[in-house]
Amino acid sequence: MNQLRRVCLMGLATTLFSLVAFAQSPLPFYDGFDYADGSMLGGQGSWVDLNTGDTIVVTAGSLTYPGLAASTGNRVKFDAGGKDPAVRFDSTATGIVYYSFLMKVTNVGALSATGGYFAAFYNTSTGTTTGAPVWTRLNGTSFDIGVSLRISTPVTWSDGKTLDNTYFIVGAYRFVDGANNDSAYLWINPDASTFGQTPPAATIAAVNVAGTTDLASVVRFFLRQDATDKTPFLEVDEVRLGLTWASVTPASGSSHVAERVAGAIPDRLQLAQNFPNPFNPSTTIEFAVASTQLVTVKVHDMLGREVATLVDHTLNPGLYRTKWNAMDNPSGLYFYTVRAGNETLTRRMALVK
Ligand SMILES: [Ca+2]
Ligand SMILES: [Ca+2]
Repeated sequence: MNQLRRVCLMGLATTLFSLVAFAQSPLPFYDGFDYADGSMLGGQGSWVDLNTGDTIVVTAGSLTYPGLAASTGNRVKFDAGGKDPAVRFDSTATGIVYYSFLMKVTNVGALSATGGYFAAFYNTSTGTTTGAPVWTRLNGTSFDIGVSLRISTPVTWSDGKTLDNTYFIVGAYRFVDGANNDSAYLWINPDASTFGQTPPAATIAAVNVAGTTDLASVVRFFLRQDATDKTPFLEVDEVRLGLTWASVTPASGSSHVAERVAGAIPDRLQLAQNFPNPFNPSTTIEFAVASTQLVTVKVHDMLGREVATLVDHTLNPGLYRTKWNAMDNPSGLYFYTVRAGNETLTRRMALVK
């Protein structure tokens, strides 16, 4: 075990008792569902099941969307009437909080014309007051997508969506000073030119109404399999949570964003030994950043030629993870280097095919 992982595990052990129900994921959060085909989502990564019934199941293959960062792992599939898994993250009570994901409705099933919601924020670590829920409802033989501020406030709809089509959904809950005045936004297939940049105008928006309180905070994101008349047969993938538009819409190619993982923030740049090592064809590299700055992680071969850029993004202090898939590279020794400001750290790894 390398030093970086050992430090993180020691930190984990000291706080284990407070983490029994919900491990807290730092923002930005990303999950490409890199879990075994057929496994239950609850218990994987940071996902915790909230109730009983049919599980949400991991299914082979990813949903993808043009212009968005390449998908990883698999996807999840749900068909109504089962468990709702949730992820807990850094509590947020001001500004705007985003989620994004890819969705595909494969069959409207018994979905009704009033429909129901299938994903939203929750207000506290145990509370079930929802924020910015995403809805679907039957529309002829197809469906509509909607958003509301809370489940008890009016839904705004975007009509006429297509079965078996992958939609890129970005949602947001916006805290506004004052009572009963927060707002929710939903973008459906936002223009790829905005990915990793700043948000365009939302596709639909919803506001609060008199007599319904705003959320005091946003702490969890959940996927919901409601009754068959409320949830269609649905696939979801590439879930992202963050405080900026850029963090939930990473562009393909241009911006290599690392996955942030839980762990103590270090006082200097750190680079762990990759694992597994030797490897074939992919390996994981963990590094830790002490201050907010542009960070790159690059791979060079024995001759010093750059063969891959894994990370090229401004990162906040924290522990990060990236993967290198060397499917197209020959066996040999490679060097990986993390650079942040004037500091660089390099380690060696072996690809053995
Ligand atoms: Ca995926
Ligand atoms: Ca408010």
